[in-house]
Amino acid sequence: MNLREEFVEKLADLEESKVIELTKRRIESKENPFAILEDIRKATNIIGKRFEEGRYFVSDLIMAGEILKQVMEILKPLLGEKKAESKGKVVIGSVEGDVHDIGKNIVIALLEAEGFEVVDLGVDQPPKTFVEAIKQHKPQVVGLSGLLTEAIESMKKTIDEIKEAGLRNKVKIIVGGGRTSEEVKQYTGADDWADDAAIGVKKIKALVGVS
Ligand code: B12
Repeated sequence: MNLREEFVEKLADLEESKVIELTKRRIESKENPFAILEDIRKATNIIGKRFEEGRYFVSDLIMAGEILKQVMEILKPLLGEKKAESKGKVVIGSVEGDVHDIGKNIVIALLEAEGFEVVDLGVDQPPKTFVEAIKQHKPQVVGLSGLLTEAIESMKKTIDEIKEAGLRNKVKIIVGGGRTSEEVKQYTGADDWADDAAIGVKKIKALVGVS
């Protein structure tokens, strides 16, 4: 088994200290951090599957979250330094009812490394928080994050309220997370979607017209 396969296996098995050790080893061997992000995705899909099959419980998801946070602490500085120049402003948050934030935080790290100014609203945020943040911060882009199927409804509700507040033509909106798709983009009324942070950042750059 190579290092990548071992990393995926140990993360899926929730072997905390082994995962941290393997992360450090992969970094020492100068591996591209994006390969580690890709493997996190593979492992979390296995974890999710085990949860659906009743082999893992909520306590295991919590454990997975704890391990992923530590891995991200190690990876974050390698994804790029926060830049002083500003390519634009992005307001981002996890929508109402959804507390998943590891993916959102990766998107933030990548956006900051690209020179975007990011306002992080946190998790489980109702539509009115996004509406107020648009008024206050005047971002070019709003990012709505959510991993639950129910988050799609919250995303739609949020975009509807942004429309009702007369702000829809002032911002571009991107929905992101594992359940998003072209269909979800259309259903919610967003301008774009992404289920991957690197692709999401590319799409955000395209939305504001920077390269
Ligand atoms: C860890 C985890 C948790 C942790 C989260 C900790 C945290 N601080 O985030 C905790 C324990 C809190 C949790 C709770 C629950 N979870 Co959970 N969780 C997971 C798990 C295993 C990993 C998620 C993760 O961090 N992945 C790693 C990151 C890097 O990937 P990501 O989040 O997808 O993000 C990437 C992209 O989506 C994208 N992205 C994300 N946001 C955005 C935003 C924008 C703007 C853009 C452009 C891109 C983008 O970029 C990221 C990087 O590439 C997933 C399994 C899975 N397959 O995802 C289940 C999963 C998401 N959880 C699930 C469930 C059911 C729950 C609970 C309901 C369980 C329960 N019965 O209590 C609760 C719900 C809590 C709530 N109200 O939100 C289900 C959702 C099923 C569904 N279809 O609705 C999943 C899919 C597991 C499963 N297969 O059943 N969970």
